[in-house]
Amino acid sequence: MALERTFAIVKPDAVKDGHIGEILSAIERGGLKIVGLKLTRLTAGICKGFYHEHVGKGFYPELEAFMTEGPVALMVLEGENAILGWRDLMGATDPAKAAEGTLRKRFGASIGRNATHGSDKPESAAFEVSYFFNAFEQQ
Ligand code: 3AN
Repeated sequence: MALERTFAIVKPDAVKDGHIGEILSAIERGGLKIVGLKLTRLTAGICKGFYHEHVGKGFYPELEAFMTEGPVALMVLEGENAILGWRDLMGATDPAKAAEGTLRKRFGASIGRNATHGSDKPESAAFEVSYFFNAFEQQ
C-alpha cells in the first residue's frame, strides 16, 4: 500500500444535475480525503493541455465541447492506493459497462458524458494535479 494523491473532476453534466454533494460524499465514505477543491470552468486551451493525449483523436472535439460547456469541480484526493481507489468508485469509462453503485453508473449518461474523471496512473496523477493545483491549494 502506498499513500497517493490523484486528480478528480466532477464533469459539467454532474455539476449541472446537482450531484456535486453526492459525489463528494461518495469520495469521503469511500475512504479518500479531499485535500484540494475548486469550482471553475475550463477553456478550450486548458482542455487541450489537460487532454493532450487525446487531442487529434476522433472523439476529442466532442470531449472538448462537453468539458467546456459548464462549470466543473476539480479535486485532489489522497489515500492509500488513491489512484485505483478513485477509479473503482467511478466505475468503467462507459456508464453502460460500469458496475452497479459506481458513480458513472449512477450519474453518467454515455461514454462521452460520464460524470467524473480520475487519473489513470501515477504519472498522469502527478501531471494532472500540478496542472490545476499549486502547493498552497493542497492541504
Ligand atoms: P478515463 O476517463 O476512464 O480514463 P479515457 O482517458 O480513455 O477514459 O478517456 C478520457 C475521456 O474521453 C473519457 N472520460 C470520456 O469522457 C472521453 N471518451 C473516451 N472515449 C470516448 C469515446 N469513444 N467517445 C466519446 N468520448 C470518449
